Amino acid sequence: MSVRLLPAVAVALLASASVSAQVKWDFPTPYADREVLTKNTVQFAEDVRRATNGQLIITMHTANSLIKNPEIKRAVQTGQVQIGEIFKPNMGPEDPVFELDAIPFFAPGYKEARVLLDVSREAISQRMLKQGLRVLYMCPWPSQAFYSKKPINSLADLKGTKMRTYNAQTARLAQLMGAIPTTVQATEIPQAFTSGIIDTMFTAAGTGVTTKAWDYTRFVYDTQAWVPKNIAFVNEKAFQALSEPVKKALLEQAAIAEKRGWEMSEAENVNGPKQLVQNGMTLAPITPQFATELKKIGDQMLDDWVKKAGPEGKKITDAYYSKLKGN
Ligand code: PCA
Repeated sequence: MSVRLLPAVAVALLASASVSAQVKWDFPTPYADREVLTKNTVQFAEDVRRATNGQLIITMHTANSLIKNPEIKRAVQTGQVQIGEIFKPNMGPEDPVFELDAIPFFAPGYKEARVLLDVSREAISQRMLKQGLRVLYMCPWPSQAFYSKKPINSLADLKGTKMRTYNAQTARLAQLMGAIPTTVQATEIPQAFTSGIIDTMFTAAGTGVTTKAWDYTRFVYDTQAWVPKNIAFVNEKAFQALSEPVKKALLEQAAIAEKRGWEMSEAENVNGPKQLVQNGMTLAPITPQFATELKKIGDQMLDDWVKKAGPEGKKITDAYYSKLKGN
């Protein structure tokens, strides 16, 4: 072999090493491309590719396209896919620590949601790790608004109506409100309304825009009652199999994604309602009576939560109240 060829051989060897080092992951999310939290995650995937010089390629599968919402967590746990994102309170039946942010009026706005995340992050991360999952980031949905075909002044107006729900906690909420819970995924909201399966729903203004809520509802009520979070996580074994620099880059980009996701969500919390109004919907605060009734239900859900969550749950709520006072 001539001396002049050596550099070429070396280059070829290096190239094959970097090809074999390239890792490809699939990332399912239940939510449509237009949702702010999906946009944030798509950006995260791009940022990871750039930050790792293409050594980690994350392919997004949005809107329940690869794996359906209820199966995403399991798919990541079993290694069917390596990484995923879900609505965190969906895991409430496994452990109450996951659903505290979805209790009406417990942590009603962004400031409170932030404090709640600070005091519960450790407990959430530990539980996920015990299940072989590493938490990457947690970002809030905008405030959960209430949508209806007819004006709603109090719970009496909801008696016997069908309310869209998407997990155990929203089903419980519907029951306490005297409505009939009906499970509908976010991507199926328009069909469910137009075919009469549901009459009302709670969801962010942004999700109302994504699903063109003006086509099938007329009234949207700004509840300012809760801003629940999504959680993005990776299979711990898949994470540990990465090289050290790639691990580091992934975690750095996850921290950036969390910060950006909160900012995007707050912006959407202002924009979403405007777009609903521009498209002809009537936007109003919930009536004082509806607010009082919903608050009472929130209190009851919190009582139930405290009983279920035991001493460790109490530690979280105590830390939350004291940090909130200090802020
Ligand atoms: N949009 C999603 C989750 C919460 C939200 O605001 C949904 O309605 O399913």
